[in-house]
Amino acid sequence: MTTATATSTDTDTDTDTDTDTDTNYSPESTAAAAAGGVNVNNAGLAIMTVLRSYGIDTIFGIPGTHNLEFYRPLGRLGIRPVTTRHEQGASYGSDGWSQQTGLPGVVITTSGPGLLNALSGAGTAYCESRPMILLSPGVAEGSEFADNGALHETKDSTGAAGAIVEWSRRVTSASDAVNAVHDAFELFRYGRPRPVHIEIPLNVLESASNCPEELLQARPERPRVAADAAAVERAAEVLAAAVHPVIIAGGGASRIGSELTALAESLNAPVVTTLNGKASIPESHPLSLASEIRLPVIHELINQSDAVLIIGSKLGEAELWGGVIAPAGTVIRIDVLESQLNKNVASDIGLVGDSAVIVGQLRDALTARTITGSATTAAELAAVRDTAVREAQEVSPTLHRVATLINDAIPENAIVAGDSSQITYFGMASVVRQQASHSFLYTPAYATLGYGLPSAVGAKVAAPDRPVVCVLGDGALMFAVQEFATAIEQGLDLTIVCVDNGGYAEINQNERDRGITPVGVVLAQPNWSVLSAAFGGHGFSVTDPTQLTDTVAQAIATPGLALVHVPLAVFDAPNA
Ligand SMILES: Cc1ncc(C[n+]2csc(CCOP(=O)(O)OP(=O)(O)O)c2C)c(N)n1
Ligand SMILES: [Mg+2]
Repeated sequence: MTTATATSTDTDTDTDTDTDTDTNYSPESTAAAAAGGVNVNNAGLAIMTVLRSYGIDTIFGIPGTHNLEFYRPLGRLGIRPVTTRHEQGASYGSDGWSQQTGLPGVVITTSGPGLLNALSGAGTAYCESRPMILLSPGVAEGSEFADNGALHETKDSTGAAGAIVEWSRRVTSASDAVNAVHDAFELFRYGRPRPVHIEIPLNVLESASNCPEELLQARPERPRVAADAAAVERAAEVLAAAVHPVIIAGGGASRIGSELTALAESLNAPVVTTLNGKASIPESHPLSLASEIRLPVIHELINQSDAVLIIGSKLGEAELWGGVIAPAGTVIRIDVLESQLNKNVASDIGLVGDSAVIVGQLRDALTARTITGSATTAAELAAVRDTAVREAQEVSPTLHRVATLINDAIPENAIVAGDSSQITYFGMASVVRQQASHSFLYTPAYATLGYGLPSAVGAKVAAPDRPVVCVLGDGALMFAVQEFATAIEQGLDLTIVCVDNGGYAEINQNERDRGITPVGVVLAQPNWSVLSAAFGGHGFSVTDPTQLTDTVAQAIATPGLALVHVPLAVFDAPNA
């Protein structure tokens, strides 16, 4: 056996390169050996330095032969690497982290397959308007489309990512890469947050940086864009005179804060949110109609109101569950992009700019006016709430009940993660009430399976003091079950509630609705609580409905990873 010596000229302590290159021949080890003697003051260091200056202290990813120059400086820069067990989990984990911090999720993959594995998370971030930076190495300059069997060679990885994200840039130097990071933050701060991909050719990543020091500093923030003052005045006039104004808050309203509550109070206007805008005003507030934009009673309320203020939402079909929003009254829309002002619902008055700034403008404009209109009473809103509960229950009485019993054990300040499982969208989405936005981790439009567990991991890394509970189906959990290992390794206190209906119940139903005898949807199940224990967590199983709330509470109180297995059949039994 030969022992390889450290090839690094760096002063870092990362010299554990005791590899057996003779007997462990692999394409990866040959490529690693060939990469000896790199300049450590390289593009990898420059990129990580500028990210650190923007506040990034955690990255999600998997190290690989080609991306190690991103990893080399992490310790020195004080950036925590979270190694997920699949790059899909890195991209979803970074989203969970991003939602808690307000910073973009940063994902580091190796070239080719690692990058492609992360693209489901990039697609999610695009569809749900969330900021994310994907960093990957790419083939060395001059080797584009060489098709010569190089390690991880992918026909066109920049193009592949570019088909999914806002922009994908293959850079030509360290300073070009650093400028791409600045451009990404420009987009996240002043535009519609969406993912970007920066590909650094291997030779650029590993050669001396040409980046001047001053370029490595985060750019200071500029004032955010305000809306046209005359349009704000017109909007204020309509809102002040409205008898039944309603506010719809989407993901673009989720960081406005207490000014949104103050606006609603000044207008006596109820606020209903999308799931991405959930808890944009505290859901205990008397004017909150929670995140029930999917229900007919809410569509009716909106359509009958005489003024609707829509903030930062495209109001897509996935959010509305087939409902149609066609208000009889005046529609005012706030969006950072003009192109969104008539998306799905036409607007009469468009306010383009930063939603927090514009809500402030509206508040100022309303202070100068007498608000004459609103006649909405607390009793009317209570009646709407009662109908909403009934409608939500009718969608799936069993899942509504199961979710209610689970929710009874969840503390009010918890972050709740979900997945594209019935227990999430027929259950938790309706029963969970929260006081702060970004506390319900979900992908209402992209509806990607495998999101819940890694996003919960990312959220817990970012917010270790808040309870994090992930409630999802058996199918969804199996898409990401390997992230139990990440949770254990990161020492996270995480609760998983797996509602097991024996497979893909939604698709089973879809098949039956089409007259197809269920095929490919009834699935073998592991022993879930034993599986959790095998990873080093705790496992609980519910055998009777009366145990559910207490068992979830016990799992939440258990330090470390704790899973509660809920076989749904328990609730179907006679007298259950
Ligand atoms: C990545 C991905 N693959 C496939 C689907 C299609 N799909 C939607 S729901 C579903 C079943 C999910 O199973 P589970 O999480 O157990 O929820 P259930 O429907 O059983 O409540 C499937 C396969 C999807 N949404 N996402
Ligand atoms: Mg299932």
